[in-house]
Amino acid sequence: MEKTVVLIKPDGLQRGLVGQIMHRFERKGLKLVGVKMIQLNDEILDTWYVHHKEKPFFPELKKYMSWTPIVAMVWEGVEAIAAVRKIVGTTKGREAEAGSIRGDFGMSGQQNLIHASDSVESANKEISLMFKPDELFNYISAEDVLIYGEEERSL
Ligand code: FUP
Repeated sequence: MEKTVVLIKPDGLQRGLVGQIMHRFERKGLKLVGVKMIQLNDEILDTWYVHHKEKPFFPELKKYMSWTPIVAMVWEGVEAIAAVRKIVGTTKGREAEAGSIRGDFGMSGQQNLIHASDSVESANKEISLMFKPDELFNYISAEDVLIYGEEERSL
């Protein structure tokens, strides 16, 4: 099973969307294996968004991401990275698919509510930046037998 990192960004927290956002992943059948609040700082953000460091929007992005604490989560499932990115929607809320989180709740390309890992490499990097090993949990979910077929459960 894959693990993927989801952040509810400051606008998601301020707008009281934490519960609704988490519900989207729960109802899909993804398993929550880590969750906490964290205040992002320059050090984490420089590493997190290293691919955007030279972009003109980078200073504003950092200011926005450190405005308030965020909610960081790790969700687990078969091909969870791609499945979560679909639920999140494309970057700009005003262009994102209706039914996705960004498509349903936002208009902005910066204040777009949520982050989700885009590859196995990013997910591994983001997990190690955000979580200590003892903050992630490995447990049996009674739902697994309903969510997946027998072969899928061993993926
Ligand atoms: P995504 O993978 O959809 O989160 O999008 P990107 O990795 O391309 O961008 C990461 C974050 O940079 C976005 F969530 C918001 C911010 N960003 C801007 O602020 N302005 C832009 O023009 C593009 C991205």
